[in-house]
Amino acid sequence: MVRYKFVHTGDLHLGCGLKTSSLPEDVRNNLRLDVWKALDQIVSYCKEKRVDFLFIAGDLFEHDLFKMSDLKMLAAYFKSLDKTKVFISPGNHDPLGGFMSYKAIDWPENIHIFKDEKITEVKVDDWMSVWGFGWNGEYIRDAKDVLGDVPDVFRTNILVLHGDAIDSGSNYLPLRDEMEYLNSFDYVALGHIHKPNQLEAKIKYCGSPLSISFKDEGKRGFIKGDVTKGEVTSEFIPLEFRQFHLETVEVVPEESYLDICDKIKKLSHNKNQDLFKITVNGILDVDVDFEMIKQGIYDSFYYVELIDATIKDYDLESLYSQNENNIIGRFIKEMAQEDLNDSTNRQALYHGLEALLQERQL
Ligand SMILES: [Mn+2]
Repeated sequence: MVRYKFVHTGDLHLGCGLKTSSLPEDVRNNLRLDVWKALDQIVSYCKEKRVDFLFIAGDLFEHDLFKMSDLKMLAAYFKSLDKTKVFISPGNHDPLGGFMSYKAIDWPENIHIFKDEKITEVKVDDWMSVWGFGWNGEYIRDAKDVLGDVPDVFRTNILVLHGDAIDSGSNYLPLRDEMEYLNSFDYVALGHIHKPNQLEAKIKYCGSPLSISFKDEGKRGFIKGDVTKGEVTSEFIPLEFRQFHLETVEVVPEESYLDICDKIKKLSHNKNQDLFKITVNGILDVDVDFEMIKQGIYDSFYYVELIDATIKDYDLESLYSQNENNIIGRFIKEMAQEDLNDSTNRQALYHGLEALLQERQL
């Protein structure tokens, strides 16, 4: 029995500018290189496993930032796949009508780029077909404009498509109300949503192959699959790239500058590559300088952002004596009737004080 292997990827956004990123330039440069490394790893996987088909579900590159040299590099990578046929369905970031487009060069013979206005079929042998469609512009508001023929049930059909199957009101090819059509295929290789997502066993978003911001939580990678006549199985394969971590740390007033630095440093792992955003909560000793904590932990991370969500540990007695006759004093007096060794009560007191003291400064 003939059995084909495939890889489903998409949303690489090669050449991405990371324009909205607040990360420093050197970090952004490394992330841009990582995207090419991800392509390299996917291509290597296809060679090593002798994958028959590489399906790319759009947003392979950024048309407005991609250069001719980048496009040729991409073609070279695909050409090196002598055992693999590559099917590309362009998306909204790499549209056929884009500034830099697939049309700008001649592609090697093993590459098929879907260029028709509707979803079209390519018969790869006497029982299997690959279907796809290429975006031309920035938006597609009606799926009816692109849905093509219903596939022949006696064939094994795979659809490669860039669109939004989550939000039915999306401007990016809304597919949510087209599940019946999608279900007429044996596998649907979707792109556009960056988080890997399985809508149904045979309708999947591969997600972007790596994380490039703190919004990209969770594992990233690609999907590998097997096709036999009438049956497609698939599974997610994670790739190892630098991870983005969102963490929180709780501090108490008894902790010194060094205690707190040590606590934060313990979160560090993959010191040479991972990125951390750490929120510090709790009550901070009034004489600990948060800026110094930032300096103290800096060298223990590849990249770290420390967010100060602490409140200061006030000297209640002196604060009371200074404010006996105003709202601050009355607030302290009232809160003192609660058990202040209880951390919830103490937090409530400090939050209230912080608000009142801030108001006074205004
Ligand atoms: Mn997209």
